[in-house]
Amino acid sequence: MGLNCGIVGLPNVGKSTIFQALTSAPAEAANYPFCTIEPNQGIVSVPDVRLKKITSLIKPQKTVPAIVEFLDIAGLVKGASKGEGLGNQFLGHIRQVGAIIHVVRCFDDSDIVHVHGEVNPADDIETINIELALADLETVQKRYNSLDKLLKSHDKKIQTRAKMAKPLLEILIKTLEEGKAARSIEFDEEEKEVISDLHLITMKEMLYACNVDEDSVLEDNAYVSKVRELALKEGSSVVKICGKIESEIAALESQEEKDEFLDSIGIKESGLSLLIKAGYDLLGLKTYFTAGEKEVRAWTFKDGSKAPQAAGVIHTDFERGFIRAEVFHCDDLFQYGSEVKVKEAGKFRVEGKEYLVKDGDIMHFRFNV
Ligand SMILES: Nc1nc2c(ncn2[C@@H]2O[C@H](COP(=O)(O)OP(=O)(O)OP(=O)(O)O)[C@@H](O)[C@H]2O)c(=O)[nH]1
Ligand SMILES: [Mg+2]
Repeated sequence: MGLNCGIVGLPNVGKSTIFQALTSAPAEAANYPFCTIEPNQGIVSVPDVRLKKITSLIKPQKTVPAIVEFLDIAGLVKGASKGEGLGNQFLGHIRQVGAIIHVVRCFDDSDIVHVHGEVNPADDIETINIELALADLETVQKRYNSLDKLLKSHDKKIQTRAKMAKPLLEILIKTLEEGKAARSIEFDEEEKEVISDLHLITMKEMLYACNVDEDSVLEDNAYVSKVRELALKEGSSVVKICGKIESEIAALESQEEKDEFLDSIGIKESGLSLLIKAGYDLLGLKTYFTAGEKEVRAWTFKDGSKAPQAAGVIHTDFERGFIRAEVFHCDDLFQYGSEVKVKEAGKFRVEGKEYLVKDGDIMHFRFNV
């Protein structure tokens, strides 16, 4: 599954506006030759103050941030799961992403047509979530209908798996029929594994991005409050963003101008920056750093990775030939000021294959191939 976030929502809610602002300063693509970027696909640098702090202490020739990928998906309409409005094609895109950012229109503007004629976040959210649930329902039904054959299989493995799958598919059908997301069911790890090859859309993590007008950046309007209320019930998170302001900020050249603009409207961090971080979290991604005079760089790993896997992010040789990792935490660097002082303080460690890498670790890998 991709390490990317798909941006979904009703038509005309501001998905592309937000996407364009996100990708207006794309991450230096040259560093990521493996990414073929389509027009609706963009890689974005992950804002990280720790990377800035490490850079200021080590003063490397180059600093490279972590990246995350976003995918702009065309608007979904009612009936999409039945093929309405190019529905199947869109749903196909959503199936491939790692997590979902659900953009909800929370601004009034009589010039911008709303597909249902009025702005109503609760209704809009329901429409999208039901379409996604129905698309999953179809997938699950299909699998369920093929179970009889699998249960009679001579291959014991297939038979056992089908036996395990049956009650899970039944719960899924019941839940999805109610328009609820598959992620609302409490499956344990083993159960999740059994249904993982269904690639259910509503199993993916999702957050709501409220697209607001300029007046509601500081204080929530009633639409945003409604979304927060719904999200709380589901246990989803909410990011507020003003597509219009973000596209104005994106058009500014320098970081200083951008900071000044943010200052002038009274906010510390742009909605976009919050959205990027939230997307990164949603994907279960964490960051470790490598820090040398040549380059200070942030690397992305999946939460729960051990040292060799994390090393494999840099190069597969690092994983294959992993010997050990030399580790200290960036907080120790910030406290003591230099690697030498971190060592003197006894905070520099040598770790082996079983080490669970922590967010913010500064790593140096020893390997042999
Ligand atoms: N007033 C206001 N208008 C906005 C805002 N964000 C987007 N718009 C406008 O809304 C219209 C639709 O925006 P898009 O970003 O194209 O919407 P979309 O969700 O990508 O639409 P589809 O791709 O058709 O599904 C454009 O005219 C935008 O300028 C906002 O925060 N405030
Ligand atoms: Mg669009």
